Amino acid sequence: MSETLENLYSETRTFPPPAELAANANVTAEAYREAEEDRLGFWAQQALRLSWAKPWEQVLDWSNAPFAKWFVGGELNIAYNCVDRHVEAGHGDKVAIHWEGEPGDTRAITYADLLTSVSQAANTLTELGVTAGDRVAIYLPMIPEAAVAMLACARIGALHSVVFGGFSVDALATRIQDADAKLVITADGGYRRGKPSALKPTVDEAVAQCPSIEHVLVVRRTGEDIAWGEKDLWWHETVEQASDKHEARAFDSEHPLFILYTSGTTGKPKGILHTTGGFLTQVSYTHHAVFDLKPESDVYWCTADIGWVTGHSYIVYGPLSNGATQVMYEGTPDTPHRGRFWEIVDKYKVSILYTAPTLIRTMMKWGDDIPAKYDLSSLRILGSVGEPINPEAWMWYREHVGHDNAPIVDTWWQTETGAMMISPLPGVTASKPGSAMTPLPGVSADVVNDEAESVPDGGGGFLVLREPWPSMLRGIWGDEQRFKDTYWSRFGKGAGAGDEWVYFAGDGAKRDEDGALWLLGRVDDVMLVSGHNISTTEVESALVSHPSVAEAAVVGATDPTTGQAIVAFTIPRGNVDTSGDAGEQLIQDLRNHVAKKLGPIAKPRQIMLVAELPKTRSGKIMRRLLKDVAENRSLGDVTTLQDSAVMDLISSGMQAGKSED
Ligand code: 6R9
Repeated sequence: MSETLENLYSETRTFPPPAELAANANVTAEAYREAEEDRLGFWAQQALRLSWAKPWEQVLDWSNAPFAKWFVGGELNIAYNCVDRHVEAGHGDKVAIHWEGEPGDTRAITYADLLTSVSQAANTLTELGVTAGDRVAIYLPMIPEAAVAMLACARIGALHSVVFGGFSVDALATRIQDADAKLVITADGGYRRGKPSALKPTVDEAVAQCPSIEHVLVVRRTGEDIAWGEKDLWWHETVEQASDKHEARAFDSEHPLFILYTSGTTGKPKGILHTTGGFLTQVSYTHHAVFDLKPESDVYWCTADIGWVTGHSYIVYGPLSNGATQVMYEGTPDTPHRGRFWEIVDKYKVSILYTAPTLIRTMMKWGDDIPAKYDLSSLRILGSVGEPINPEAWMWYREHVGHDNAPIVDTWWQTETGAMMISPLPGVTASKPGSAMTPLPGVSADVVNDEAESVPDGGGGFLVLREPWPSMLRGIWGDEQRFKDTYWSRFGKGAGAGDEWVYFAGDGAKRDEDGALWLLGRVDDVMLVSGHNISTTEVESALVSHPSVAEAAVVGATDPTTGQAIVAFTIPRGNVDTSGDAGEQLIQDLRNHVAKKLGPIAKPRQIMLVAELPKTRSGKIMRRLLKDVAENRSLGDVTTLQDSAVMDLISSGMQAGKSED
C-alpha cells in the first residue's frame, strides 16, 4: 500500500442517541474531556471500579516499551472480582447466566452457584497439581463449564488457553505444545445443528502427541459413548464432589491471565498474552460504558463463542466483573429454525445484544419476516464486532432488530487490544451507519500515511495506536522478537523513526470530513487497481447496498492490464431469482451499481453468485482462500475454516461460470 487508501464511499445519515437513554447514560461526554486532560488519571479512576487487595504504586510503567506494566505493585484476584464480591454484596441469588442448550434444555446459574462451581473447580485443579503460572488448555462447547473453567484458572493464577471447539487435532495439538499445557478441560461433545458433535476423540488424538498433558478433565454434556484413557477424569466425579470452600489469593497486577492464539492471515498462530489488572480494568470499563449496562435491569447477550477473544472479554470477564445477568447459547442460529436468536431475545427479554456482522448479513439473507415474528421490544442497545459492518447491514440491524431507535455500537478492537478501542458511546455519539466513529475515552487511535503522519480529514491510510492502553497484549508467548516485529516495527521508534512507540494494528482506515473513523479491512487485503489502493470493505459495502445482495467478499486478482482486478463473490438475498438470464442480468446490474456508487475504478471485473462464503469460526471472511480461487491456485491453509465444503462449491462454480466483459 502506498501513501493513502482511496476514500470512495460517502455516508450522510446520522442517528443521535434517544433522549431518554442519553439522559440516563452511565457515561457522558465528560469522560472524553477527563481522559484528554489526564489519560493515566482517567484509567486509574476506572481501575477503582474493581476491588484491589493491594493498591498500585504507579499507573503505567512504559520504561521497557513496547512491554507495558499497568497498575504496578497492585494486587487483585480476577475471580474474586467477577464472582465473590457480588455474592458478598448480597447479589448471590441474582442470575449470572441464563444458559440455553441447543436442544432446548436450560440452566439458570446464580452468582452464588457460580461461586460454588468456581471454588470447586479451583480446588480440583489444585489437587491435580496445577499451580500459578501453569497453562491449562480449554476445549469446550458453549456450556457454563467453559466460563467456570476459565474463572477457576484465573482464581489460582493458572493461564488458560481456550481453543475453539471444532478446531482440528493439529490445531489443538500445536496450541497445547506451544503453551506446554499440563491439563486439558474438554467435554464428550456439544450440540451443533441439531445433533451431538463429539469433542473428546479430537482431544484423545491431540493428547497422544502432547506429552506435557498430565490429565484430561471431561464434562459430560451429550452422554455419547467415548473412549476412556488413564489420564481422563470426569468433571462430575471430581469438580462436583470437591469442597466449595476456596480462598482466592491476590495476584500481582501483571500476573499472566491467559494466552489466546490468533492465526492472522498467514503463518504459525501467535499466542497473544494478556495479564491481570489492566485487562480487567479495560474490559470492565468498556462493558459498562459502551453497553451502558444497568446490572439491576439489563439482560445482556453476546453471541460470540468462548474460543474467540470476544467470548473472553465480553462473555466472561467484562459482564461478570460488572455483575451482569446474561444469556449464553450453545448452538447455531438456525437450529431448529431460523428464528432461534429472536426467540431467545423474546424469551429472556434481552436488552443488550452483541453480535457479528456475518450474523446480521445472514439474517438479512434469510428475510425480514423472521425477526418480525418475535417481540424484540426489550432490545435497547445493539453491538457489532469482528468485521466492518456494511452501512446497509447496519440499517437493517437498526430497522428490523432495533425497532428504528436502539443505538448501534460498532466496536473495533482485536485479540491483541484485549478490549474495545474505537466505538460510539450509546448515550453520547450521533452514529453513522458503518462507522466505528471515534476512539473511546483514554484511547488514542490515529490514521496515518507511510511516514506515520496523520492523514487529513477525508483521507485514508493505516490505523495505529499512539499510546499504551491497560488491556494491551503483553507479548507473544515465547517469542519477543515476533511481538516487536509484528506490531511495533512499522512506524515510530521501533522503525527507527522518532521517540514514540507506535502500535500498528494491520488494518486500513479512513477519517471522514467529520473526523469519524471507518475501518477498511486488513491492509493485506487492499487491492491495487491501476495505481489506486482500493479497500475490499468499500466495494463489499457497495455491493451489499444493492437490494438483491445479502453478503459480499471481494479480492484483488492478478490482471494483465490493471495490475489487480476486482473479483467479487456475492450472496443474493433469499427471494432473488438467480437462474439463467436473470442471474446474468443481476451480475451486470451489480457491476454497474458499484461503478455508480464508488466510481468506475471500483467496477468489479467479475462477479460470482455464491450460496456461502468461507469464514473463520469467529465469522470473518477468509479472502485469502477466495483469492486462491480467483487466481486459479490450489487452496492454501484451510485449518481455521469453519466449513470446508464451502470452498469446493465456490471453486467448482468459478470453473463453470467465467463471466467477464
Ligand atoms: C474483536 C476481534 C481483529 C480484527 C481487526 C479488524 C477486525 C474487529 C471490527 C473489525 C471493523 C469492527 N475487526 N472488529 N473491523 N470494524 N468493529 O474481532 O478480534 O478476532 O483478533 O480480530 O477484526 O480487522 O484487526 P480478532
